Amino acid sequence: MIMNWNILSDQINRSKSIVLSTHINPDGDGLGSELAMFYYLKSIGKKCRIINISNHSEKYNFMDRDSNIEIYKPSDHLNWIKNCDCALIFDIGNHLRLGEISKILSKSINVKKISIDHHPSNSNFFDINFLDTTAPATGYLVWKYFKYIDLDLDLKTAEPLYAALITDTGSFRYNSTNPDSHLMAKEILETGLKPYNVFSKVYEQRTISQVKLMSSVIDSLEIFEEFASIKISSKMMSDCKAKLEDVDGFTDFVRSIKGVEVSFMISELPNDKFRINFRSRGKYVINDIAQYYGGGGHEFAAGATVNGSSFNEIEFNIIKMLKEKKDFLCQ
Ligand SMILES: [Mn+2]
Repeated sequence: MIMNWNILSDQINRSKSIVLSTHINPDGDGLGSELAMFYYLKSIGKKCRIINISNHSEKYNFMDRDSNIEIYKPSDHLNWIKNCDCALIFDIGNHLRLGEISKILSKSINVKKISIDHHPSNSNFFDINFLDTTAPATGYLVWKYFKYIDLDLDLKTAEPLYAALITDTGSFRYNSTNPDSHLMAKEILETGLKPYNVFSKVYEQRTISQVKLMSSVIDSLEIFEEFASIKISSKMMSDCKAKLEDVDGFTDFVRSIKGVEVSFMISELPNDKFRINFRSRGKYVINDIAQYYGGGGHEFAAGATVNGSSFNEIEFNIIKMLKEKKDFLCQ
């Protein structure tokens, strides 16, 4: 997809202070994209800050080498954000995933709001959208921009870009991995980056809590023909002393079962809420089901948060919707 990157470079050149952010519970792609852009903006002398609405998993700390990522606090950040020239928001999907920061931005008409993203979205919250749903990662779009401006990648900037690329392509497994993903990897490796240094930090940091939680989650597994569900109650979380981030990767794991086309995980959250995560191998689109629950995401990887329901009710309804999809395909 052709992007008018000159609009972004004009806007960056015109801006003195820039705020960078990504979605709540940031992942490797959101963090990697904002950090790579931050290192570049600093290198050209821009005043900029990364302000996220929520904390990220400790495993990503390696790429935030000088602890540049800040977590939003009104007393520290409200005025600074309001007085920025430009906001660069990465991997957001829906602007509401910026939480409080989206409220500040919507009231700050002087701040140019720019989205760089690869999630399907039709929001008019942003002034400018650099949106390519065929991009394997938002970090890939950041890399494309760096190529447009002829930036010589250094190791420090390449590292978060690599983390973004491997997390969103499942380490080059998913079909979203295009030929250019490997070109991006090639250019990253040419900076001297060692792939295993990044891979092991992102994927080989399981905690005992996480492994214990996985064992009780596997006990909750139910298979409905091509569909599989797992459930995590608050009690399971507290029994294993697990944190929210410890559930990362469980839905992918369940999808890997032979014969399973769609997996979903229902996790109990505080205040009578439930989080649902969906993964599909590609036979069934599932982001429409996530949207039905007020969520969203990609065709084959999506999620939603539901208010006041129950494990059984959510599971029953999702299986019903999935079976309707199956019946439709069988017609
Ligand atoms: Mn992404």
